[in-house]
Formats: sequence, C-alpha cells, structure tokens
Amino acid sequence: MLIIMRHGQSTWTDKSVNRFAGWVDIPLTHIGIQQAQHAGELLRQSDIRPDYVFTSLLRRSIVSADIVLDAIDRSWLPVQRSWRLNERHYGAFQGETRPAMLDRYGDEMFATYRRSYDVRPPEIDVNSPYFQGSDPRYSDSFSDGLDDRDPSLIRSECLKDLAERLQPYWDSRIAPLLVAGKTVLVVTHGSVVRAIVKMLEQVSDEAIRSINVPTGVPMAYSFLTRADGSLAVDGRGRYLDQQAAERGMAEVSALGRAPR
Ligand code: DG2
Repeated sequence: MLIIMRHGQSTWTDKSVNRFAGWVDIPLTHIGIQQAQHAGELLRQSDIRPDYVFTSLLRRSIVSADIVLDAIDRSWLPVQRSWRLNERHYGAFQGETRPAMLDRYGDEMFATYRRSYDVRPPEIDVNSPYFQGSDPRYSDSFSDGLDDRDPSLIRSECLKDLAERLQPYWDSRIAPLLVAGKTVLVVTHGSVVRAIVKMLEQVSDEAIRSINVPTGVPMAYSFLTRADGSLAVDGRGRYLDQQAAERGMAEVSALGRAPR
C-alpha cells in the first residue's frame, strides 16, 4: 500500500501570506501542525502502519512526517529523504505572492504557469536570495547516482520536469517496496502528489490541470503485482478524510484567485 500526503499548511500557503514556495524552505503553521497530527490519527484509526517513509529535503515535508510518525508511535522508522521528492522548482515565482503574479501575467498565463503539465515559470535569477545554488543540501556530495541531474543548477521546473526527475527514484527506491507488499508513506508536496496521481491513474496532460492537492490529508493506493512482477494499481487513490480533502482542495484553488 502507498500512503501519499502533501505536508500540512505552511506559512506561505496561509492565505494571508499566499506566496509561492517551491524550493524555499518555509515552516509549517499551527494549522499545518494540527493537520499533520490529524493525518497521523487517520492512519492510526485505519490501522495503517508504514514500513518505509520518504520525505523531500524541505522542512515542511520533514516535520509533517515526524508528526505523523509520532502519532502512530513509529518515530523509530528510518526515513529516506531526497531532493527528487521536493516541490516543483517555481523559478522566478519563488518568494512572490500569487496575487502579484496573477496581476502581472493575467488569468490564463498564471493558470498555465501554475497548473499546466509542460510550461515552466520564468527562471529564477542566480542572485536571488531564493536560488538554492549554494545550499549544501543540493551540492554534489548529495548526488544519488540515479542520473546526471545536478539539483543545485535547477532554475525552474514544470510538472513534466518534476515527473522526469522523480521517475528514476520511484522506479528504484519506492516501486520495489510496493511490489514486495510493503506499506510506504511518502510525505511530500502538492506537485509531487499530482505527478504520482498522473502516473498511477494515467491522467491526461490536460486533465491534470484541474487537480489540486489539499494540505495534510493522506491518500491511499492499493496495488496488485502482475505475473511478470510489475506493479498494477488497484483502483483510484482514496483520501482517508474525504471531507477534509474537499475543503482543502477548495482552499488551494482559492489561493490562485484575485483577492476581492
Ligand atoms: C506550493 C504549491 O507547494 O503552490 O510551491 O508554493 O506543496 O510545497 O506547498 P507546496 C508552493 P501551488 O502550485 O498550489 O500554487
């Protein structure tokens, strides 16, 4: 079984701040902490006990996973972290408010930059305080050897770029655990969840535009293993709290609307 979850609300997804984060390492809000606690409660109530845990290199994902593990008395599990589970690099939008970008680019381009499959936001300036070029977590020594991508050089990503940098990690680190019948918890970001849903449910490039991911609500996928050992997903992803998921999706969608 796969349990995939976007981190709890962050300080920049709080609607009073409403800034694009991408690879900027911002913390959870009090609400985000409560959402992660609730997510842990949901796992406990459903008697779901992860065998393996994955996070990105960003604290909103790391701390959310810690809170979930604490709630299910599994803080002892080793956690695997990778930049490949980071949010999409939001390029020059990182640190900018959504209303300001909506104003600058207009409804259609703004929606395209935010939700299209293959259009990247403009690249971030290497002198921006929000460029990660000299951040030690992305330096070469952290290279995972899966391909020759250097995360310290990335200056913007579309969802397709994210899916491509995620694929080797999924294939080599996560999918084999699912084939072996393990329960895997992935605590990550909105765009990573969208990329995984797209892959598992074969969502079209067009249809993925309308999928928003709530903060802090776990979603479960079950799998069957085919005779040749490959993985087949058994039905669609199921939010463990459908009402909270619907509320959260509406909130995420509203962040991209002009303030009234
Ligand atoms: C949000 C996504 O990602 O923003 O980068 O600001 O999951 O890390 O909070 P997350 C960000 P939207 O694409 O929903 O505007």
